[in-house]
Amino acid sequence: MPKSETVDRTADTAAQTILANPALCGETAFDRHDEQGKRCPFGDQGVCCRICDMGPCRVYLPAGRGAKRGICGATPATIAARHLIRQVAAGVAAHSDHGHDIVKTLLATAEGKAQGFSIKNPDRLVALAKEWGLKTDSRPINDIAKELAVAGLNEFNQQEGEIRYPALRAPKPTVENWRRLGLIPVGVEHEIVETLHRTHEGVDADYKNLIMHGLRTSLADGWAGAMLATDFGDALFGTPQPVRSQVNLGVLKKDEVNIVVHGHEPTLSEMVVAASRDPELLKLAREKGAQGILVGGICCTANEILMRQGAPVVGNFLHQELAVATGAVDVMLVDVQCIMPALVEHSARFHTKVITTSKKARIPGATHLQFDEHTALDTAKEIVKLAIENFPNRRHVDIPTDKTDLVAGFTVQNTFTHLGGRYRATFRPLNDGIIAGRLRGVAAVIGCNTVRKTQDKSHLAMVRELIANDVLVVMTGCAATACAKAGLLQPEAAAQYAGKGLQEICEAVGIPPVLHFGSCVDNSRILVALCEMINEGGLGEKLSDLPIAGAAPEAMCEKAVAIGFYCVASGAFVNYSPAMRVLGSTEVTKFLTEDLEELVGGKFSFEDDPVKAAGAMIAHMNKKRAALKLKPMMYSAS
Ligand code: SF4
Ligand code: MSK
Repeated sequence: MPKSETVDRTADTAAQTILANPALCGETAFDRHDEQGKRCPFGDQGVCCRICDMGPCRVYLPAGRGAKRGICGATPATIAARHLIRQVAAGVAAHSDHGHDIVKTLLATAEGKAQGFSIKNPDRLVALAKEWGLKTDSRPINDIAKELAVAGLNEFNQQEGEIRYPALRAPKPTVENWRRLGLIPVGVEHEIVETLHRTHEGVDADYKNLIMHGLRTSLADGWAGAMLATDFGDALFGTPQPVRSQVNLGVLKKDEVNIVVHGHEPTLSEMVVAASRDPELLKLAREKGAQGILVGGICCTANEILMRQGAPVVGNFLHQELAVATGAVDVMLVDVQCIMPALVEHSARFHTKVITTSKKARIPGATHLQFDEHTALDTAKEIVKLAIENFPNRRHVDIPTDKTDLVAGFTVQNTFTHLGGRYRATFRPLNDGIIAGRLRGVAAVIGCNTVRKTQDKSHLAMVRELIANDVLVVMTGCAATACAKAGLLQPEAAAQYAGKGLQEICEAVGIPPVLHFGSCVDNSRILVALCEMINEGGLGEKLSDLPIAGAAPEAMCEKAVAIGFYCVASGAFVNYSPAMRVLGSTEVTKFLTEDLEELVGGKFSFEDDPVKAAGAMIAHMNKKRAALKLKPMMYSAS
C-alpha cells in the first residue's frame, strides 16, 4: 500500500510509514475495521436491545425500519437510554476500580507492606488530609496516610450520605443545584449497582429518569473514583512538575532494550522505570549487547510515567500494534484497559513478548506475571530481565524516525505557580486574561483514537481551530498524545498556531498553548481547575457560568462516555464524536443535546466535523462571555 493511501487511516506520519508496508506490519485494527464492513444500523443507533433473553429486539429507526416497541413494550427511548447509562456505569467502574487500587496501594505503603513504594509527596498527602478534616499535627506521615486511605476506601462503598469532594471543592451554587436534582452520588459502588438494577429488564422505563441517574453515576467518577486516583496517586507517586520529553515511534531505540508499558495504572510501571535503572540489570543488558534500557509508554500508562518521570511516549491507542511492528519492542507490558487482545497474535509475528500483569485482564497466549504491590519491585525486575533476555531474539528492526519534543506535567497546583509566579501562586492572570478578552475561554479536549475516524486528524483540526481563536486548551489521554506528536505541546507552538491574545499569555507565563494534564483519570484535575477559576472571582458563581467547553473528538470507549457525562453534569458544553449510540431515539437525542442545559447548565453536541465542532464550542464560550458581560475579544471575533 503506498504511503499516500494510508492518510485515510492516520494523520500520523510514523503510523503511515508502518502501515505502508503491510507485508512487514501484518494485520492491524485498521484492517479488522474494514473487515467488519457496514455496521448494523440498529446497534449503531442504540435501538437494539439485548437486556433480556426474549430479545434481542430491534426497534423503530427514524428511517422507518424495525418494530415500534420491544417484546416487553420498551420504546426506542427506553432502550437507548438504558444501554447508554450501562456504558456510563462501565466507564465509571473502570476509572474507579483503578482509583480503588491506588488507594489500596497507599494503604499498603502506609502499613509498610508495599515493596519499593514510599510516599513521594508527603506535603500533598498532608494537604489532602487537612482538606478531608483529618488531624495532621505531630503525627507520623504513615499514620496520616493510613487514616486517609481508609477514608478514601469509604468513598467507594459508602451506603448513605454524599461522596465528599463535591461539597469540599465545587462552587456552592453548583452543589445546591446537584442536591436539588438529587445528583450527588452516595458512593461509587452504590450508583453503579443502582444503574445495573434500573436497567435490568422491567425496571426503569422513563428515559429522562434513566439519563438523570446516568449523570449521578458519572459524578461518582469525576468527583470520586477518578479524583481519588489523581489525588492519592500524586501523594504516593509524586505530584507532576512540568517536564520535557519526546513522543512517537521514533523514541524506540535500536541499540537499547525497549520495554513498552501499556494500559492505565501507574503502580507497576513506576516500579519498572525504577528497575530499569538498576545497575545489575543495566550490566546484564550490556552483556546481551544493548547500550541501555528504555521504558516508554502507550495510552495512559504512558501519560502517568511521562507526567512523573519524563519517560518518552511511544504513542496513543492506535499505535499499540504499530509499535510492535517496528520489531524493536522486547516486552509489551500491559495492565488494564485499552489493550487489544489482538496484540498477542500480532506480536507472534515479531519477537515481542506480551506480558499481562493483572488478574482482571488476562489474554490467552500472553505470559502472565501477576502484579501484587507486596512484591512489586521483584516483579518489575523479573519483567526487565525477561526483556533483556529477549533483546538478542530481535529479527528485522525498522523504527520510523518520527519523534517530537513536548512539555507535559501540568497540574492545578503547578499551573497556579506558573500563572502567578513562584511567590504569588494564583489563577488571577488566567481569569484576568479571560475578563480582558485576551483569552476567550478554556477548552478540554480529551479522549481516545478510533478507527471510525482518521487517527489524530480530528484532535489536531479541533485544537488548532481553538487556539487560533484564543482558547487555551487543556488535554489528557490519547488526545494529548495526538497533539504532542504534532508539536502543539511545545511553548513555540503558540507563535505558530495561537491567536494573538493566547500568544501574549503563553509568552508572559512561559506555557504552551496546549497544556497536558495527564491520563484519563486526570480529567479530575480539569474539574478542580474550573473550581479554582470560580474561586478566583469575576467569572460567575457556578461551573456552568464559565466560558468553557469540552470535546472528545475521537471517542472510543465507555470511559469516554462516563467522562462526557460528568463534564455535562458539571455544567460544560461537550462535543462528542462519533455520536453516542442514541440517534435511533429522537427523544433521548433531544434530551442530551438540548433539554439538559436547563437542568445542569451543560449539554452534548454530536458534530463529527472537528472544525464545526470547535465553532460550536467557541459559540458557547461567546454566549457565556456575553452573559458575564465580559469585554469584547481584543484580537479575534467576539
Ligand atoms: Fe426486548 Fe424488552 Fe427484553 Fe429488551 S428488555 S430484549 S426490549 S423484551
Ligand atoms: S488510554 S481510554 S484510548 S484516551 Fe486512557 Fe486512550 Fe481512551 Fe484508552
